[in-house]
Amino acid sequence: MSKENIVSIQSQVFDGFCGNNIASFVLRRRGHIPKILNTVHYYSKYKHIGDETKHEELNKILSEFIKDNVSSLDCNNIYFLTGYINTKECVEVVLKNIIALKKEKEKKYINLNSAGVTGASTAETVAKMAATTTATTTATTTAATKEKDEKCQTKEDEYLIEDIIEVNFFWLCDPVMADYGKLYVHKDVVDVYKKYASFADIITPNQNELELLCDTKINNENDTIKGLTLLLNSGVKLVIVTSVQYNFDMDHLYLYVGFLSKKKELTYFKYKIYRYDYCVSGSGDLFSSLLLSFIIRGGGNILHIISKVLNILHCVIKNSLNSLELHIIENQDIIASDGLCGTMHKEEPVFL
Ligand code: PXL
Repeated sequence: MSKENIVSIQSQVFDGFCGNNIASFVLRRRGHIPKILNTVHYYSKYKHIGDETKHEELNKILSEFIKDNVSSLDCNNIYFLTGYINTKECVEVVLKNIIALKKEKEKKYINLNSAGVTGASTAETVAKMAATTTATTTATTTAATKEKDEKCQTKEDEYLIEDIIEVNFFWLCDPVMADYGKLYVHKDVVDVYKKYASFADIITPNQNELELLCDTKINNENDTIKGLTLLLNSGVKLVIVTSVQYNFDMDHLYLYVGFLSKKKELTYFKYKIYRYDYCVSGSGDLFSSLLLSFIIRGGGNILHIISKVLNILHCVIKNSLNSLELHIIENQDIIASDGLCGTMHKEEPVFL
């Protein structure tokens, strides 16, 4: 079996915690050996003073990595995690390289299977690929009725991540662009994400980023679900909107997840989270790196995975209140844990 290759493409700061300073620590502390590609080198997340990696350099490194891996038998165990990328040219280069490898991988999948390597028939393989490649355009929502009575009680073998994405090879795209209403990348980056986001397997925008990606304002749950549906219908397999705040409920944040279930129904759940009065960026970076780790290492029910990631995140934020940085190192044991700590966050179906 090919070894695990996690490629984390994010910012690096001299002082403090965001981007790769979070992802590299979190992933290593949880036992992974990530490959770290820094898109910028700034003084801190508050002072973007420093330098940006040139798109030509990003291209050289990524295309070399792709060249090395495209020759492997199945391109398995490759995971891309993308976060803060500041310029249009850099986002384009990064996304195009990932998409190129994805396409190679898909070709190999078909070739290997049609040659009988895995025993599956070509027809089965192509059908499976087709089923996982494009989301249906029907916005049939279910989570709903059947699970009404079993609210918060999904079984471990339900909604398996392996039924939603290809767990041996995926791209987790955190379209880092804005938070607290402030854009912190060049504004033309938005259009690049709009153009290529549909190739992501998992996308984790916050409320502002979902608004930018979908050209919409989010004022209520209906708006959020419309945004999720748009991304799912474009081809993204799993959409997680990491934090949504509504004017009518300032005490809570909501996380929404949407995916195409095994039964090929668009399915939505939400998590209600107590909101601390804490406006420090970096929590999205902690969320995405933990999510990647839980998917690779544990797999299983995506709703349980999200719940564990949220538990860890909530504990770390709680232990970092009154500080301008998340206390990543101080909370390393929580970060390395199984996520069964603190307040358990449980999913609720979204009724449409
Ligand atoms: O947490 C997102 C992020 C990542 N990288 C840099 C940032 C931010 C948010 O402010 O400034 C450099």
